[in-house]
Amino acid sequence: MVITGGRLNLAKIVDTDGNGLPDWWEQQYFGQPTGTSTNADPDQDGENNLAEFLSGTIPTNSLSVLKLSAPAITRRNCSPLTIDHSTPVHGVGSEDAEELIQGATAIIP
Ligand SMILES: [Ca+2]
Ligand SMILES: [Ca+2]
Repeated sequence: MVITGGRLNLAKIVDTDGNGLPDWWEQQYFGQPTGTSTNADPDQDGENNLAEFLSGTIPTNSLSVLKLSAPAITRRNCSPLTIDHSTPVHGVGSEDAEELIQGATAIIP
């Protein structure tokens, strides 16, 4: 759900074809509001369109991809999980994922 200026923005949640990708997102990146394959990976960055939408990355730019990494954990090395987001966060997916991870590891209050 997306709320803008205290109002529910229904345009952000309309998904006419029910594929999990909102019409505005399909229109913005593929020039049509419906018919985008959720499993396709047009920029070949290893993330399909649904993953790109959920992470807030650009599905047509291979440099825009959400990467999660964690160093090897040993008894003497318990470094926290780090997030490398190659593009500015936009949309709801990445913010939610980062918040979840940050909250789960208590890195950032
Ligand atoms: Ca859709
Ligand atoms: Ca991408």
